Amino acid sequence: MISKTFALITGASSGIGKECAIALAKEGKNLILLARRIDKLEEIKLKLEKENSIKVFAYQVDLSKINEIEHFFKAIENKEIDILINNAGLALGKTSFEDYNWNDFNQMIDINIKAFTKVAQLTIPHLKKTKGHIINISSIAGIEAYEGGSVYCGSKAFVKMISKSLRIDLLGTGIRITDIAPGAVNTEFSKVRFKGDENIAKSVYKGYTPLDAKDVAETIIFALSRPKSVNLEYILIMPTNQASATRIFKEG
Ligand code: 8X3
Repeated sequence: MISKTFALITGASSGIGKECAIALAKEGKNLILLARRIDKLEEIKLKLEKENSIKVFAYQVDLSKINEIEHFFKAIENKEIDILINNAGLALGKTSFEDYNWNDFNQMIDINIKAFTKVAQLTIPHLKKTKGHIINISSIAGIEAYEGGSVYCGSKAFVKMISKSLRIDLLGTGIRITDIAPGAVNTEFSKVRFKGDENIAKSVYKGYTPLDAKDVAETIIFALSRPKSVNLEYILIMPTNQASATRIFKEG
């Protein structure tokens, strides 16, 4: 029998979000996928529905617009959601605080903080009914500041602290909350951070094997598949050759 409940994934068009969609689809989970790039979401939907006995809904939502998030939640109010992968987030730029472009700061705050918070808040009524599970994607940058990281690091520390705070506020509801903090993952992350500069983006992952988005998705599946009475609260996952945000062993 096809399951009635859905996993809601933000930033599902690529990287960790997309790999979570693929991994959950294999587990027979219905999906609600959110991203701005609807063409990519439609491709993922077609493929996953073809390969698995599941239902996938794809929604184009610009998370920097709170009214679009609210509108989306009205549209799905009758769906049963038992998993939220609160994944959408980005780094833009890596320069000294005083020289930072204000629009870059703003976009990071809009997505990593405001949209993240709104999505979590509006999903909680669903999760209370289903005794569901929130997976928040933070970062090693949430526990270690680095040069040029300022607002990005701050936004990920925010995710870490909100995750802990939600554990306390939601105690007794049966809702589980897991904060997944990846180190270097080879996704579009660096291409976005460095505004499309492929050379700089590639150099971030050169000389060692970074994490693949699949590594993170598998870890998320592990957290989700623990017994309902077990909550993995915080998982820091890094490549073997990474020991801290800035200490990476690179060959050559
Ligand atoms: C991504 C990892 O170290 O580039 O959040 O900030 S890092």
